Amino acid sequence: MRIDVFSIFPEYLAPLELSLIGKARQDGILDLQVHNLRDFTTDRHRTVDDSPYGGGAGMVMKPEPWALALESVLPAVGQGTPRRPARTPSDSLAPAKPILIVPSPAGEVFDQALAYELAEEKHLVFACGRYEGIDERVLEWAAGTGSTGTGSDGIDPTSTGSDGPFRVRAVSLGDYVLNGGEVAVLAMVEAIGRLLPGVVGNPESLVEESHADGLLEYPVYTKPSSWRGRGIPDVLLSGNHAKIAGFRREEQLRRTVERRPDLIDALDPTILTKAELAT
Ligand code: 6GU
Repeated sequence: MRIDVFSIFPEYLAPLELSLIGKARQDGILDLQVHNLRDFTTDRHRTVDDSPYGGGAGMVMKPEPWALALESVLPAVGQGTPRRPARTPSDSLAPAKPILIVPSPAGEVFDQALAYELAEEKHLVFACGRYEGIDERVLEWAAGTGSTGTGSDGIDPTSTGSDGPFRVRAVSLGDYVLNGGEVAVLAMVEAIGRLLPGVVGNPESLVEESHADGLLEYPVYTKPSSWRGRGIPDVLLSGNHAKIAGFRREEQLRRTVERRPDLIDALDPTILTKAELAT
């Protein structure tokens, strides 16, 4: 998988050189490149922001550097390449457009299902906004969706389709506000990257973890069997694997009911046994 990240604080993404994700990059499983948005400015001061039309607090990220930055990771077009017949979306030869992920507290919420979905992609591009956000027209241009108003250049860009160079998704980590998208990218790249084949040593550990089946994980214990006066549940020493599985399943349900009742409401009822549905 290829991932490009654009940020005005590329150093913020240094942790992606560590641990499992760093190893995946070294192993060639993940081609991850972090870019400085300021490298795509054209003025002496490397300006990336300006005041908002309509007034209000804070600054807005200018569209021009973003367009140059995002275009730099698209496959080059033309340049002596023989013209081919126009491709249609159903043409299996047409490579999928990259997904442009814009971290934003105003986006759809990132969850394990979205992590699995994005882990199937060939090319993800993350656009980290700072200040009050990125000029909305960048996202419209990238997606090829409708625009409001006519530019002073007299060109009416109105489009109703989605024929832009990216599939665009605004994605949020949850209902709280961060100063920029960088920390969200750290979280999302880790969640996605660990699902790539060969990144997590034992793929079994992906099956038993929290959210894999819509439930929270069961509690775990290791030696010593007695610690500061506390033992471990007897069943774990029984050697009865069916009983252990039953105990863990009950603990998953108990935890999820107590801590995340919203997950219970969202469960696929067909994964619950009759006994579980009754309780
Ligand atoms: Cl993805 N970005 C920002 N700036 N704040 C957030 C967020 C993302 N998710 C939750 N809060």
